Amino acid sequence: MIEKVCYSSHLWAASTTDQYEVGHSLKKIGITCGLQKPYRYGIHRGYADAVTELQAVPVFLSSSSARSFESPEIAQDGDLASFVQELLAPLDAVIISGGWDVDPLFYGEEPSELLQDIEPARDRLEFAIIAEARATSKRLLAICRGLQVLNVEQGGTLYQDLGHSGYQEHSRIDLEYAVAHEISVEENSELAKILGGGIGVNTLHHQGIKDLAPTLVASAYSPDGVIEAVEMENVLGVQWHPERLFEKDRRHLGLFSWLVA
Ligand SMILES: [Mn+2]
Repeated sequence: MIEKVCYSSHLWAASTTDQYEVGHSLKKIGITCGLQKPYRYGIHRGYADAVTELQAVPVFLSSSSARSFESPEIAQDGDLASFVQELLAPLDAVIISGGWDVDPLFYGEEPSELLQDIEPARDRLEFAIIAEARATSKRLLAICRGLQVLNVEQGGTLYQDLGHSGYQEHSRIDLEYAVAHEISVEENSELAKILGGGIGVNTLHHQGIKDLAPTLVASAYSPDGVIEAVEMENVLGVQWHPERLFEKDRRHLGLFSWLVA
């Protein structure tokens, strides 16, 4: 009798655990991903590796799903919502991953000249995924751009470029896998329970939360006052990239553990 199975050599290589344990009802974690120009969907492997390490299965959700709703004849929000209902039904939890900028038209602003790449189809898909996860009480972890999408979906706004809005440089790609700044974590927050307090983070974002959505609570700040984490029931959002730090600092894996718990 086969008690354990390895689903693929890639997952085997990615995981520090031995094998998936069949019979323990593997959790499936949806992970959104968007276009990486010009011909690829892209996602950092750390998202899948963290989920795999926790004996759950990563399921990639590409933005192509939303583009099929872009034709004027079928561009109905209701259609997309029904589609996403079916998409999320077999999943246990969702990660809204990092990526390019959110279309500022979704928070009522014209694009500034500092705006970088946008993919409105991905924005709309992720708005619908957040709404469905909330409606079905599935846990949702929003990372970097994901936190920004979450804030806009809940009615907040963004800085189109932090560096030109009075904040220090938060786009330190040279420190992708290292600590670029500390964050202070609000006591009594869900995040404080997970991390145990303040922590060093990387910072790969040029946008950030301007007006916090009224439904979200800010749970962490950078030294210069940028909101670095938000939360609401069954939802955590972080502005940094724990998927690139958890191998060095295990506290960052706690965010993914919370997701699959
Ligand atoms: Mn930052």
